[in-house]
Amino acid sequence: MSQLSDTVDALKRNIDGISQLSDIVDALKRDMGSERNRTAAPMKCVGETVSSQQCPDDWRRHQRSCYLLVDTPETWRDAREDCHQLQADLASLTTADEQTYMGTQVVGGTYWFGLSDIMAEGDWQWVDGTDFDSAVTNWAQHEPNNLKKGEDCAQIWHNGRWNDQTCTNKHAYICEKRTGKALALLVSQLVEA
Ligand SMILES: [Ca+2]
Ligand SMILES: [Ca+2]
Repeated sequence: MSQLSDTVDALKRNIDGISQLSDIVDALKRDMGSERNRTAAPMKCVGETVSSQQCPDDWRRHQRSCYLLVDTPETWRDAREDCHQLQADLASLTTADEQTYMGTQVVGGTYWFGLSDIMAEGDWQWVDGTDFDSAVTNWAQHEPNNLKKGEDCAQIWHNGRWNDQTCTNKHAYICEKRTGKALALLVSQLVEA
């Protein structure tokens, strides 16, 4: 009989323990919920900033970039400097999607963009630092051919294909702002931190 009583006592203690455990789990759930709300709030705010980011007047938006097609002819270096003045750089057309889009925008003109092998012949470099070997390219047939005294700057033809051209020749050019991309990168770094 005393053994049975002991067993009942032990069972009661277990039930008390389970009930306490259940309280702890509930408290943890509440804590996690408030923690999630705390971290989600600023993320939502940043997300809205990205999506509401508008391109300046005259700039064209595609994905996370704003592009300005400038029809005043400049050398490649002066064109790049002019883009810098606009808090932008010559466009880095590093994805197939971006190249297809730009092909539809440059109809009727030839434009410098942000690719050159000025530093070393054949070592093409994107101005935004994208690794050239892993990026998609869209050279026209038989280009780049580094003709005559050398062609070290890239331009996009009206058909969307690329040609290397003498950098000191003057051409229209494309500037690109990547505010959304920079912001997205910042957000991903904040999330990882
Ligand atoms: Ca070259
Ligand atoms: Ca060429």
